[in-house]
Order: sequence, then structure tokens, then C-alpha cells
Amino acid sequence: MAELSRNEYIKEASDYLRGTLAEGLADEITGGIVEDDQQLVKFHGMYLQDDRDLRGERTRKKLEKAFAFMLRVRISGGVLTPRQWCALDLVARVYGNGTMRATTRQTIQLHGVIKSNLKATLKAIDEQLLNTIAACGDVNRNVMCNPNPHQSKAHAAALALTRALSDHLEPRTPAYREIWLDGEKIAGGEDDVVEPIYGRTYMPRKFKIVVAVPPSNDVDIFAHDLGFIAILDGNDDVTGWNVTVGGGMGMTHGEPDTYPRAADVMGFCAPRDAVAIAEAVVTVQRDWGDRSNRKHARLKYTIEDRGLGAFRAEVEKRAGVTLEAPKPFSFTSSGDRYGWTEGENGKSHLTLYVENGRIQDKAGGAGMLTGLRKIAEIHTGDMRLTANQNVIVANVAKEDRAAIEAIVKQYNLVQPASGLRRNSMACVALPTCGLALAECERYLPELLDALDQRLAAYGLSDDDIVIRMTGCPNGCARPYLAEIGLVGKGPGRYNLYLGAAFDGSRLSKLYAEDLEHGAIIAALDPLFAAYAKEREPNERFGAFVIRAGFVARTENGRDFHADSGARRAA
Ligand code: SRM
Ligand code: SF4
Repeated sequence: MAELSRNEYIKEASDYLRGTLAEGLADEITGGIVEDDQQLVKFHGMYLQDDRDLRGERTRKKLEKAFAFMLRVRISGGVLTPRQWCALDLVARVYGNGTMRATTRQTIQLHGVIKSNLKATLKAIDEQLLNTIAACGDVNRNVMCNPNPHQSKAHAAALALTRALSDHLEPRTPAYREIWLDGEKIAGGEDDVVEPIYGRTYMPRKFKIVVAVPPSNDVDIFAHDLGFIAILDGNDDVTGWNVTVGGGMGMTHGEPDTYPRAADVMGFCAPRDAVAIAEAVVTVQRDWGDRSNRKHARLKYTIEDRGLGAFRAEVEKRAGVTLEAPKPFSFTSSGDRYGWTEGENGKSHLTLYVENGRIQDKAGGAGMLTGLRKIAEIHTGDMRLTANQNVIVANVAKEDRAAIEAIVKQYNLVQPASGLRRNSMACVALPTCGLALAECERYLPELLDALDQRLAAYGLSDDDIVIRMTGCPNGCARPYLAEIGLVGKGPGRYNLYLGAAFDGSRLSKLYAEDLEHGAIIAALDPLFAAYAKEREPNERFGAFVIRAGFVARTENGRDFHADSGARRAA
């Protein structure tokens, strides 16, 4: 048997995720924590990071790196009360870097929290009945679901399942309360008592679940380890769930054994069986997943290696449920609906665009941080985070609408001008992400300015085209499911992927490598020109580039690295 990865030993020896975190927290000599604890702290929803903009200068001055922690809150389905919103906003301003980061998984990240402020931050979060447990680490992460409140009946069922899955699969170790909230120390215990689902070595790797309500695929169901697609009857009641397994984005440049994969639809289950199916999928992956090679440890590789049939049979056996054949469903888009929508419950909902998810006040620009706080201070409904890094002011009472509209105007919470920008996402990357190879969040707006000009020249400004960028191939903004995907290769250089489906159901393919700013525009410009001239009615950009022969179709993850081979002669 292959040697276990180092993380497996760290987990095994950690006494259910305690490690030496408490001691490390008390050590005032360094702003960091020891290496093994850096792995364990992820299970508590935190990453040790350093400001990469300051690395060179601090090394020259022989100073320790500018360490600070990133905290990720666990927010099932992305739903927060206005009070919780205000509390997170305050924590971000007092202990963080003064911004809130809406993530691609419907959570809020706080960056820049120094070690000595960690406990105070986590206490403030706990006071709002929120926590950061399992927001990162080899466990089930934040469970996502479609936040569209205008479909309230179906959404209510999706959110209820989301919360049930999140609660059921939350780690049970008392370590979090003990270390961060001065909880009582509860010693020892057998695996089946302390962690009945995970055991002491938890999952082989991160695990992600989403719930989608067609026709919206805004959670990108095919990008995740496990998914549930609501199957509705004529009254919008959920009759059951199609179960998807084996999606994932992460890959490494130059290593074709790693690849993004679109999830398979494994079967259909009744509403009462969904949690049991989820637990069985988790435990099969717990036992079958690769614990020696972390690059091969996601469920997508287990399914590739063992086959979907064998995996399904084991899940059915463990859950005591026979899955039915998948039911028909149809998605139309993976984006958000901006602006006001009217709900079935007589309330209104306002979806606001957040540039790359960064909620901040900009000098002379949009006052997103203050504006959203002002809204939350008077709002009686809820605040919802979308999987596209945007925010919905949901369930607005009729009498509050005018006041909220006035705040939107006052703080310039404007809607994006172009169809490309409406459908854009960028990951965090520099300066906080330790894995970034190129700029992302700080660069995409500039690139969009240039691309918008080209689109305007061809009369395409209003066309919805999905573009996503990441600073490395890990795929945090799900770029391989974007019609235009840009993936950091090195400083100022990106690989260009094309041909994914607008509804998120098909992966893209590599079109060109190592492009700098001018080369990206030069590569896309003729495609925009051809699209404007030659597209068929209602044909999406991702479909057009395949039909027109610019790029080959990707059937699944296995052929992702195959030569696109279809580039059209000029
Ligand atoms: Fe991610 C690692 C940020 C969603 C795939 N991701 C990281 C880290 C923690 C870097 C690290 O390990 O040191 C990044 C922290 C940056 C920072 O400074 O904040 C990071 N990931 C993010 C966020 C904040 C991107 C964003 O701009 O919104 C997203 C937070 C989600 C959340 O709230 O939980 C985020 N990451 C994703 C997604 C999208 C999704 O889940 O829908 C993916 C692709 C889906 C998937 O998991 O396959 C994703 N992140 C990764 C990977 C590659 C995993 C793999 O299987 O290979 C890594 C690297 C790793 O795990 O080793 C990673
Ligand atoms: Fe960092 Fe890469 Fe994820 Fe971007 S995609 S946040 S650069 S790990």
C-alpha cells in the first residue's frame, strides 16, 4: 500500500483537530503558528497567510513575513440576518483589513486578522450564532444552494435540505469551542462517539455539496463532489432530488493526471432519503478516497478509478436506498438575476453586483461596504450571498423599498454596464493567496474595461457572456465552466480556455497559453467579431466557438487536456 500523505499523520495525531493550536495561539514571539497546526487550523475555518506584496521588503529587512489569518464563515445557503451582516461588517473593520470578501461558495471571508485578535474575532462571530467550523479543511465545507427568493416554495425546500446536510455533516469535535471560545476541555473519546461520520482522520480531502433549483444553475452543480438537483411538480413542490457526484475544478499546470471534471448524474432519490444518501457518499469517499496522494484525493478521481456503477452500488448499500433513474431537468444559466424581483410572498428582492466579491468602500467610487451596512441597519428581511460573489437584499418589505433604493443611489451601488461584466468572477489571488501565480481580483476589472470596448465595437455590450479568471489552476472561481476562462500561469500571464456551456453543464478546453494583457485581447477580438457576424439566433458564445471550429468540445474531464485541435485557420 502506498505511503499515507503527511496530512494523514497530522490528522491522526491531532486529538480531533487540537494539535498544539492553543499553545501556538499563546506564543507571542511569532505572528504565525507551526507547520502542522497550519494544516489543522483550516478545519477551524482559518488559513495562515502573509501579505505577498510585502514579502520582498520584509525579507530584505530580515523581518518575519507579515502574517495574518484569513477566516471563512460557515453560512449554509448563504443566508444571513441583517444583524449578522452588521456584526461581520464590524468585525471586518475592527479586526480585519476593512473589507468583506463574498466568496464563490456563498460565504464571507475576512482577511488580515492578526493572531492576537483571532479569539476576539471568533467570539464576536459566535455571538451572532455563526462559526467558522469546517469552512476549510478535509471535511464537508459550506453547503450551497440556489438563493433565488423569487422561487420561494422550491427555494424553501432547497434551503431546508442545505441546512440539514450542513448540520448532519458538521464535525462534532469539541476542539473549536475549547480553543477559540474558552470552552470546557472534553478529553479523549472513541471515534464513533467523537466523530461518528468522519473518524479521527476525517476525509482524504475537502468535500463540497450544493443544492440547485432548475432552471437556475447558479451554484454550478457540476463543479462539486456531491449535488442535489430539485425535481419539481407542476405546483413547484419538490418531488425528489437528482443526485450528482464527482465534480471538481482543481488541476496543476503540466500534470495531465489532474483535471477538472463535470459531475455525473448518479440517480434520483426521494426527499426523505437525501441526507442518508449524502452520508453514504461521504463515508464511501472517506473509505475509498486516495489518502496517499492529495492531488488524487478528491471524489472525482475515486469515481474515475472505481467507476460510477461500483460507487453507486456501495452508496445504495450503505444508505439502504435504491436510487431511481435520474429524472429530466433543464438548466438555462449559471448567472445571477440582477436588480429587483418580486417574490411569491409579496416581498421584493434586490440582487446587487459586487465586483469580484470584494465588499469595500473605494475612494471616489461605489461605497459597497458602507452602503450594504446602511441597508442592513434598516432591513427586516435577510441578506443572501450568491455563488457568483454577489449579494441579494432579500425579502424587502414594501414600506422599506424606497429607503433601500435611496441608499443604493447614495452609495452608488450600481449595476454592471456590460453583459460580460455581469457574468464575471475572479478569485482572490494576490496579495493574500499563497498559491497565486498571477494577479486576479486586482486585474480583472482592467481587462474587462478593454474587452468591453471590443464588445461595444461589435454591438455585443448587452450580450451575457460568462468570463471567469483565477490566479492559478486550482479553479476557485470555477473558470473551466466559464465560456471564457483565464487561468494564471505566471506573473502577468494566463492560459485561455473556451467552449464551456452558458448553463454550466460542459467544461471548456485550452485555447491558448501564456497570454499577456494585449495577447488576451488580441486572441478574443476576432472571436467576438465572428460571433457578432456568424452566430445563429440565441446561440451562446461558448457554443458558437465550438460550432465555428475555434475549439473542440469537451465531453468530460478525461479529455480536458487533449489538444483542442479545432482552431480555425485565419
Ligand atoms: Fe479555493 C485553495 C480561495 C472556492 C478550489 N482557495 C484556496 C486557498 C485557501 C489557498 C490555499 O490553499 O492556500 C484560497 C484562499 C485565498 C484567499 O486569500 O482568500 C482559496 N476558494 C477561494 C475563494 C475565496 C475564491 C473566491 O475568490 O471566492 C473561494 C472560497 C469558497 C468558500 O467560501 O468556501 C474558493 N476553491 C473554490 C472553488 C469553487 C467552489 O468550490 O465552488 C474551487 C473549485 C471547486 C473544487 O473544489 O474543485 C476551489 N481552492 C481550490 C483548490 C483546488 C482543489 C483541488 O481539488 O485541487 C485549492 C488548493 C488546494 O486545496 O490544495 C484551493
Ligand atoms: Fe488562490 Fe489559485 Fe484559488 Fe485563486 S484559484 S484563490 S490563486 S488558490
